[in-house]
Amino acid sequence: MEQTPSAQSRNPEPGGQDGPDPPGALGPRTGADPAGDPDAPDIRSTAPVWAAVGVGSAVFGLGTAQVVAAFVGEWAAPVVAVGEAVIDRVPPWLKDAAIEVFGFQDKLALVVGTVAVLLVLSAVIGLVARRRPVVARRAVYALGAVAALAAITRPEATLGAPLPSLLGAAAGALALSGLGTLAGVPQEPSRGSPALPPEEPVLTGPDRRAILVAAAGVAGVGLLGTGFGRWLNGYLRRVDEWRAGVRLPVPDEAQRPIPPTVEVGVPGVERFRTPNADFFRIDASIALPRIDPEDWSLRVHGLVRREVRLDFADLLGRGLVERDVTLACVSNEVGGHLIGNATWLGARIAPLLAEASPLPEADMVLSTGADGWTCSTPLPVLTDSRDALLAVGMNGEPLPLVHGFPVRMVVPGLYGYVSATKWVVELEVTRFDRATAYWSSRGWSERAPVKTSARIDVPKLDARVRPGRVPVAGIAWAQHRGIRGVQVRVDDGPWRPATLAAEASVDTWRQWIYFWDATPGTHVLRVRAVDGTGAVQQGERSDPEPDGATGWHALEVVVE
Ligand SMILES: Nc1nc2c(c(=O)[nH]1)N[C@H]1C(S)=C(S)[C@@H](COP(=O)(O)O)O[C@H]1N2
Ligand SMILES: [Mo]
Repeated sequence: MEQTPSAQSRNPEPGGQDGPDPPGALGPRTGADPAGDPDAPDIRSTAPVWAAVGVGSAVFGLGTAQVVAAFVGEWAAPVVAVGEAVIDRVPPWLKDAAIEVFGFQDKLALVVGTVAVLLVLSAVIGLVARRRPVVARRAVYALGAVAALAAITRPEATLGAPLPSLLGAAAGALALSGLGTLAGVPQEPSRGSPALPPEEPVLTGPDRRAILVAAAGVAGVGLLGTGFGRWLNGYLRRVDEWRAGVRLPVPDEAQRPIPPTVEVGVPGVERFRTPNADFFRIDASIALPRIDPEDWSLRVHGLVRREVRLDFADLLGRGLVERDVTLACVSNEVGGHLIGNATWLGARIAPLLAEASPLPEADMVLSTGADGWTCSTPLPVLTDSRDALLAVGMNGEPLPLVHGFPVRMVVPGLYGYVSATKWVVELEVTRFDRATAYWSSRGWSERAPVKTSARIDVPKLDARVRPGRVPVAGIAWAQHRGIRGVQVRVDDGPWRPATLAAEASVDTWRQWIYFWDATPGTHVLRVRAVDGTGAVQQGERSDPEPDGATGWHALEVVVE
């Protein structure tokens, strides 16, 4: 291995101990530590230096990997691949605990945690590198191999999947041996001498500083590489431009005009339409699929008489409809906010399935997103008269990336995890007894119609309420069955009917309001809904798992 001139001047021939060492030599020898003199040889305080060598090399390797990942796909970057592999494998209780602790930052926490573990391991590898450079490099390659394995087992995996991790590991190992050489550690065991230096090399104060500066420099290049790689990924996959380039066609059937009376006009009640920027987001991806509409296609296959394939232009040409549909996540707690309503523009799924002509034994459609996520939807729900859509538009714009650009499913009446596949690329007509979707294999029900629910939005928790006439208002939903009534109960009093806002459709939530004659003291307000079939919302409390939370939303208010 070639050495840098500076290392050469500092380092006597590896293994050779003939002749007096030049001043400040870094060669292996027994170090004395005359305390107090910062420039004197010192072996005890070198551990942080070597830890820095390990961390710097790792950051360099990660930066290299990120640049390579820009070409392969961001999902193949080691931290992303490992993070997503962890997401797919964590037991549900741990995932729930993580969401409990980190909330919506759970993925950020996972990335930070993965990087932190890697850096700790790298620091240890740095310590190993002071006496066993070959072992240290092997450890770097082992970490790279683990990440490469995670990448090749991702659903997105292509032939290039392991490249970012492997090239990143190679870069990390190179940095490690370069810094080791600078510190005077022979990087290859030389013939005829012991394979390893008998003692760790002695570093004087200036040597330590030089190595720290070099390690920091290498880390800095790694950080620049990470930033550049992420920028390059965005540059090569310009979702913003692709979105801006989509011309949404005028719908064949526009959404019926929504009257202003769908809102009760009380500030603090969630608006009838959720702006895209405020719409909740749920998925298991760290790096979102970036699909050029030009490259998008959908394959309909499985238990069908004719396979159907269509591209984005075909989809836009199918005669789109526009529908308001309220989407809810099964993980939404009683009173929670994992629910939103938007105007979706899309092609009906039913006629598409009719073209494919499902075989009689089929009872389910397994849809797959470009992130590899799968979802099972009962076939009848996709073929009945409701407007199950392949949506391309959300509130008048092309779908935002986080909500499934360029195409997602929207199916009124079912929780998102069994209906709302984002970045959808495949519909396989199959049977429930033949295939199991992502969340169904993790303890959630195969079938999950949305449960009739209601939420109190005002008064807010902890709001000061004055005695007198107080508006109590909120939303209620029972998608595709519709809301027939909402009732409010104060303390242990009778259930009293709330006034419903106008109904936009049975597929959307519905606002309600009740005027309460508040008296001083502490009171509990409760709400429950009655759906379009006349069924009253279940009062017994249950957790979201396995098929949606039940229970009446209640709120304690202090009137004074
Ligand atoms: N491809 C893909 N689609 C997905 C998911 C996912 O993880 N990947 N999550 C689902 C879940 S659990 C829900 S609740 C909805 C949420 O849609 P939103 O993020 O647009 O609100 O998307 C569904 N579609
Ligand atoms: Mo969900």
